Amino acid sequence: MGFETLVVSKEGALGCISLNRPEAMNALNAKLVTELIVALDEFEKDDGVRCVVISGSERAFSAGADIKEMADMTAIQMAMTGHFFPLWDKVGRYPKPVVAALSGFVLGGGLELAMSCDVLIASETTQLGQPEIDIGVMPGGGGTQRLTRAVGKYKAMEMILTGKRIGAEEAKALGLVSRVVPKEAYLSEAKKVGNEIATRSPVAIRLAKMAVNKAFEMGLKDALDFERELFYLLFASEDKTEGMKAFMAKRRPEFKGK
Ligand code: CO8
Repeated sequence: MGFETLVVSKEGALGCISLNRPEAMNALNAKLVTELIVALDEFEKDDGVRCVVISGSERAFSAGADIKEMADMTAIQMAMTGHFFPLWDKVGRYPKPVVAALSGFVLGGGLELAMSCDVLIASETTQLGQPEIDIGVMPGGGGTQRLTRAVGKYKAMEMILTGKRIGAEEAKALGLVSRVVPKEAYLSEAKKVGNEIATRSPVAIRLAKMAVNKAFEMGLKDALDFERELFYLLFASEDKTEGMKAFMAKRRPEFKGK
């Protein structure tokens, strides 16, 4: 289907989604959020897509929720509009791996969207922040929780209470992005990582992603039990048989996601 605020394409096993509101620094308005959910849904159902890459432009991944759209909204309208919550649920619980290709501004809801992804590749120009405090609100899309889990209480407090942005290298040192690359290479590098993931067993990838995410939801003992159950489960997959046979035969495995 055609999208107004996104450019969506399939490149081999990659589902590529590029946010496309250049006039507003890819601010997340109702239209974009709704379209993003539809695009993610389509890639979720498509067995040919093994990994999704979400990018913005070189100038901005996204400058956050659309302030012009929110400016006159009341608390009740904000709560009832409700398009944001399905987005955070969709990305936060997405079964396939998602790589975020970051460049330029990654702010507010834009950072919250990025933090809901799995691998974050950042161009050296990337600036990340939760500036909601500057417009009299606070993060509402998971920022207070995901940023705190990623960088710890004190840096998260500094960023959220002052609204100050940090650069890509600092974000990498804090563990907030996976890797920093030159600005010409951020999208190709994100796709390269996406393709590396896409050649692995989709079953193992899916369960490994579930297990890592449980680190944020469960205590250690339960999470280790959960990990072990998923590990046993993978021994029932054809991909496990193929992967181990291919290793012994010194050839590349061909994973089918079964
Ligand atoms: N919303 C709407 N329009 C925006 C936004 C935005 N978030 N960011 C930029 N724009 C627009 C500007 O208004 C401008 O439009 P115009 O040309 O019509 O005036 C255009 O994009 C270009 O922006 P600037 O001229 O400001 O460009 P600069 O390079 O000078 O500055 C910045 C770029 C630093 C990104 C600056 O635009 C800025 O500070 N933007 C706002 C960032 C911000 O505060 N983000 C947080 C928004 S609140 C939020 O995300 C809460 C999420 C909660 C979700 C959960 C809900 C339940």
